[in-house]
Amino acid sequence: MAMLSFERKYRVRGGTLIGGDLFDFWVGPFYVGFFGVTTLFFTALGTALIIWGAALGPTWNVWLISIAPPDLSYGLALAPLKEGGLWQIITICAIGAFVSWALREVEICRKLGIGYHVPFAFSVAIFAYVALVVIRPLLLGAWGHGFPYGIISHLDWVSNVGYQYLHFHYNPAHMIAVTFFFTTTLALSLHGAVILSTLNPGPGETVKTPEDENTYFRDTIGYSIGPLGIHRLGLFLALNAGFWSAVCIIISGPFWTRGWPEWWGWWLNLPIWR
Ligand code: UQ2
Repeated sequence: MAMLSFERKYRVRGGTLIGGDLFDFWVGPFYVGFFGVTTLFFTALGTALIIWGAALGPTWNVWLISIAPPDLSYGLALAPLKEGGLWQIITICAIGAFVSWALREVEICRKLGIGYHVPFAFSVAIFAYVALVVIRPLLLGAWGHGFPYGIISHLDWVSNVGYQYLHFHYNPAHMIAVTFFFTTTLALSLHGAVILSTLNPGPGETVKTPEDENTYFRDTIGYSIGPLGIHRLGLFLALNAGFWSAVCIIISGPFWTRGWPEWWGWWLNLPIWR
C-alpha cells in the first residue's frame, strides 16, 4: 500500500526550503528532506538524554521517572547537566524536533501544491508547548518555571501551579480553552458518528451520500454545516483550544499574580449592582 500507482506522480522533485535537492529523496514510503534529517537528529539526541537522565535518577518505575528543570536560583542561566542542564538540552531537542517536523510538513505541502493547513495546525500545538517551557519561564525570569519531564511529575506540576492561583478554573482564558476542547469533542463525535452511519447503512443497503448527512442534521436540528464546513469548524475549534491553553498559562504569573477568583472583582465591582 505504501506505493500506490498514482502515488508516483506526486513524488516530485523540489519544494524544498533549504539545500536544494540534497536530501530530496524517499526512504521506503517516507520523505526524508533536510528537515527529516534534523528531526531524526534532535529526536535521537533528546531520547538518549532522557534515558541518561532516567539512569541518573532514583527509579526505573516509568510512572515516577522525572527530569526536572533547574532550581529557580539559576534564573535564566545554563545549569550543570545534573542540576537541570539536562532538562534545558532536552527542551532544545524537543523544540528542534517539533519545528523540524513542521518544516518537513511544509516541504511536503509545497511538493503536493496543497495549503499549509496541517503544518499551521501543528504549529499551534508547538506554540502551546513553547508557551509552557520557554515563553512563561522567560517572562518570569527563570527556567525553573518550566514543567518537569515525567508522567506523574508533570501532573503534580499542573496541580501545584493551579493551586498557586487558588482556583485555576476562574482563569478566563482557561475557561475559553476548556470550552473549545469540549466543543471539539462534541463536533468530532457528531462527525465520526454521521460518517460511520452513512458508511454502514445496514445489511444489503448501499453506502449513503453526503446528502443523507445533510438531511439527517436538517431533520434533527434544522441546520447542516456541510461536509466541508464540519472540517473547517473542527480545525477552528481545535486550533482555538490549543491557542487559548497557551494564553491561559502565559498570563498566569507574568500578567496576573493573585488568585484567579479575585480577577472577577471587576465584575463584582460594576456600578450596575449598586
Ligand atoms: C454536518 C455535516 C457533516 C458532519 C456534521 C454536521 C453534512 C459530514 C457533524 C453537523 C454539524 C453541525 C450542525 C455544527 C455543530 C456545531 C458545533 C459548534 C458542534 O452538518 O454536513 O458532514 O459531520
